[in-house]
Amino acid sequence: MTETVQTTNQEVIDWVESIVSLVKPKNIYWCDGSAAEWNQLTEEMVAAGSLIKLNRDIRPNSFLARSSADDVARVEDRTFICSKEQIDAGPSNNWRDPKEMMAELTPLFDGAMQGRTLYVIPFAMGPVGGAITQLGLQITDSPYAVLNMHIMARVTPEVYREIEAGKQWVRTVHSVGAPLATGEQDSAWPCNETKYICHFPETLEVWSFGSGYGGNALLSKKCFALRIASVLGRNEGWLAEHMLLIKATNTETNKAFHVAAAFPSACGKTNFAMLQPTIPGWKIETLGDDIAWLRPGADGRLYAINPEAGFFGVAPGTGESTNPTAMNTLWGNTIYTNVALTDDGDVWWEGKTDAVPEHLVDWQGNDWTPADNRPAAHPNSRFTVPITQTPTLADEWAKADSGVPIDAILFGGRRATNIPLVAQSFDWKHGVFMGATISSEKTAAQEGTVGQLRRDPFAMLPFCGYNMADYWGHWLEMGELLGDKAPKIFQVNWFRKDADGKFLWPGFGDNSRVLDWILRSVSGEVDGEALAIGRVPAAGELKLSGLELEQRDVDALFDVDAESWLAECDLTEEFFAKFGDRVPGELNRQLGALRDRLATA
Ligand code: GTP
Ligand code: SPV
Ligand code: MN
Repeated sequence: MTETVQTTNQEVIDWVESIVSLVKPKNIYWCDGSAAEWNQLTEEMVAAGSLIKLNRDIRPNSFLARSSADDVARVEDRTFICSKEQIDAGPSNNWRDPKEMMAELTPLFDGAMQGRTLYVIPFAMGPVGGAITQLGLQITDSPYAVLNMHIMARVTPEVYREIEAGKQWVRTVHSVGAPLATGEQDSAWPCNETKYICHFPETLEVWSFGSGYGGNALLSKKCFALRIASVLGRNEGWLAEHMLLIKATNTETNKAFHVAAAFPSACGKTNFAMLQPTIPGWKIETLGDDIAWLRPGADGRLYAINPEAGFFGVAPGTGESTNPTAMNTLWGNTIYTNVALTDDGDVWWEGKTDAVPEHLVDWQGNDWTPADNRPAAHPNSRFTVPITQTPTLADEWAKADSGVPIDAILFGGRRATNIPLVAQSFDWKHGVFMGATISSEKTAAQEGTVGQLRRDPFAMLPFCGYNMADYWGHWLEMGELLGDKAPKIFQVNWFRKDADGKFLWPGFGDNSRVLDWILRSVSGEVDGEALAIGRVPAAGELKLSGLELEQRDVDALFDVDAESWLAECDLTEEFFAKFGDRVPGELNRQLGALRDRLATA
């Protein structure tokens, strides 16, 4: 970390200067991503009381941050796509005219970093020099954001060498929006009631104000790698997706498959990315848990990389019994945000252990006992940890330059009813229809009412940087391009419930049973049975031995009730209608064909 300018590139220098003159910081630091920088920042933050150092014998080099209670998740209603034309943002995004938005933002950013240090973070999404890699700079006044970026992206001055050589880069600016007067005492989690998360896809810029939390502040993640990158992908012929990425090797044949899966926020991507099979025959290795960039390769197949370098994972529900791999990943070098603190300086959250500690300090810093009857950790509390600590990391991670070839794509969501455990699409177009019609119950990862059912096409509702209907069209075009080399598409649902509200499917490691069927279907080893909504496992194809599952539960998991599906088709028609004539004709044809199949089922 230095005060000296780190590049000869005039565009970078001019950009940093222009931001400096607007936000008026006290100091300017050019970050290098080094361990020394990490140590300096963590020490400063611990001294300032904005990070708590955990017990080094239990969690070495690990820290706890507690956010302000009004800054605990992404803010979708304050997220804007600022394209010149409103139609290019589409009806599922908040849109603002770029000039008008800048006019609104400028007074907010004016002097926003007074009394604070401005950090310039050079980062690469993907390995530096890689064929699919993209570059960015983030300016921020949050040392917490700098530390998290160290983990989540490849922070290195080599990025400047790439920019100097002429590579494209994305400009991202972040302020917590809490200038400090001379002598004013800082709060542990500075932020502003007013929040703006703004994207300018036509000029490759992000401006984020008022929040220090997650995707609002780590601009490499949702802002760049999904919203801006989805626009780059449309323009350049690739896909930026809210998908985990795994390698699955058949231990008998040694044949390796690669699977990408899109589930909405807090719907099990991290869990599936670290799947520990409960059935023999498969070795599952991790490549990514949140974002995948997919590109057609020279051989005509679809290749994917995970552009990130770490996990920003949901803590609650992650435990020895549900995700032992994640627990092993978290041995050290981790930043925890909004989890509870134990009396011996470790962390705890609901679901971490079956036994609940008798005393904790909760995520807001208050004493807590089980009798308090409120969660000790915030439901959207998270861990930030380097992907390289994952015991199940696939070798391809290190050489994931041109990516891994994708065999299957999964779409999932949280659905108590209707959606079967697994169904294969009849073809790519039907698969795009499945992706476009995903609904899911809201989780704590978004602000709003948990449990409320909403449409979340491709798990990209809050992350698509352009008109969602055009995005569907882009997916259809990618299918045309890939032809018979296209991955097979499946829909999954781990969350179906019985009449008493109990999950019908054990989930977690047992999802390997579903993956087994999926990959045997990809290999042509099983045929499945065609229902109106897609191809499901035929009797005996899904490996269920060892599960205490009654036949009526299995039937319930695959029950397709024509009446409720037809009602869902009516909702799909209404949903598509919001996008007017931008909806690809093929999706309306798919809807018609589904109705026909349901009517004759
Ligand atoms: P983002 O990081 O927000 O994009 O989410 P994610 O999809 O990576 O979510 P994650 O894997 O962290 O899952 C969050 C929640 O889903 C936790 O509460 C888990 O317990 C729960 N979960 C994950 N897999 C399963 C499953 O197979 N069955 C059930 N019932 N719950 C699951
Ligand atoms: C999500 O909400 O999908 C996340 C967490 O992955 S955040 O980075 O905060 O968006
Ligand atoms: Mn996510």
